Amino acid sequence: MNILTTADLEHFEKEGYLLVRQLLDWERDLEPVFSEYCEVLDRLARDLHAAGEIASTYEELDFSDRVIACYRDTGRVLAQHFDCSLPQAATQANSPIWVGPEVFRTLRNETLLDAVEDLIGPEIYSNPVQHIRIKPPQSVLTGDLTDPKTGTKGGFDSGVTPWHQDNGVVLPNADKTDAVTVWFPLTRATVPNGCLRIIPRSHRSGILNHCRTTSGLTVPEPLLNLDAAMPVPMDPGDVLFLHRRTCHSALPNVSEEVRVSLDLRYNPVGQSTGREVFPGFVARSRANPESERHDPEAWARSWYDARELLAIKNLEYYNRWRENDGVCA
Ligand SMILES: O=C(O)CCC(=O)C(=O)O
Ligand SMILES: [Fe+2]
Repeated sequence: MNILTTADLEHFEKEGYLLVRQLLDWERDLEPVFSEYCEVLDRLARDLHAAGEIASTYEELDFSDRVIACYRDTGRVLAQHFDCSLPQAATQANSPIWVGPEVFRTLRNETLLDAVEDLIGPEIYSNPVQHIRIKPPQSVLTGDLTDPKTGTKGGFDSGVTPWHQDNGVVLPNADKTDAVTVWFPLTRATVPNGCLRIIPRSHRSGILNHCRTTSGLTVPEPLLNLDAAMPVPMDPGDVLFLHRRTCHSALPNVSEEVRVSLDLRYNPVGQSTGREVFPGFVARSRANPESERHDPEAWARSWYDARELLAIKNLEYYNRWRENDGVCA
């Protein structure tokens, strides 16, 4: 084993999650990718200012306040400009996406891969279901703000994360895989700013019914053991590993600061990702090291190619929950 102990692995199996405090180092593992997102924001603010959409470039503000200023002035949710994944509907040839080299290096982070190897073995595929969450304060998300991804107000990417299982929001071909979710913050995640909530042991009850709501796919509350729900405040450096069926949600952000986090997923090479229209890659292979992807530009291109394809032929099939049944009423 690389990093995790036998007790860690037993905890993950039994409880459906594993929280490892200070697994990552700010300077070595997180600062480079956070700086890259600061540059993305800088370019976005300059573009928005040039287009007359915001009153200033707000360069004197820190990341959090600058994001808030851009949301306020534009009246738009700008999350897609940072996301390392494509929208699940209405992808255009110019849909924003950020697949920069530091994001790629983060997907290939050796410490993360060492821990993931302990959980799922040495043949590791970077599953393309991956996001950065720029979660602004709820007060910024006024009723007028429209999420360009969903066309709804206050939708999933506007910061609300309702109860769900990650396995429940992808296609069923990933149900029997060993996909693991890796969640870690780039800024403090606290109860007031909307940290994650998890229900330990909820991975044992199979896939629960998910209903379509304006906030995204949601497990109805009567199906959940909410008494066991547990908030998970985390500092940068902490990493949460989630079983693919563990129920989780996020608290609302009632603070004045933006919560920033990454959620990545890995599965053993050869298993379905549950979202085949998006590109993944072999992150580590002890058996076949030549199959590993090391080139950040080739990775970025794979996303641009997927975007081009989806802009021509948008595939609606990102999830299995077609009809609302009884439990959703
Ligand atoms: O960060 C969030 O609010 C939601 C994250 C999530 O659902 C996930 O990592 O699977
Ligand atoms: Fe999730």
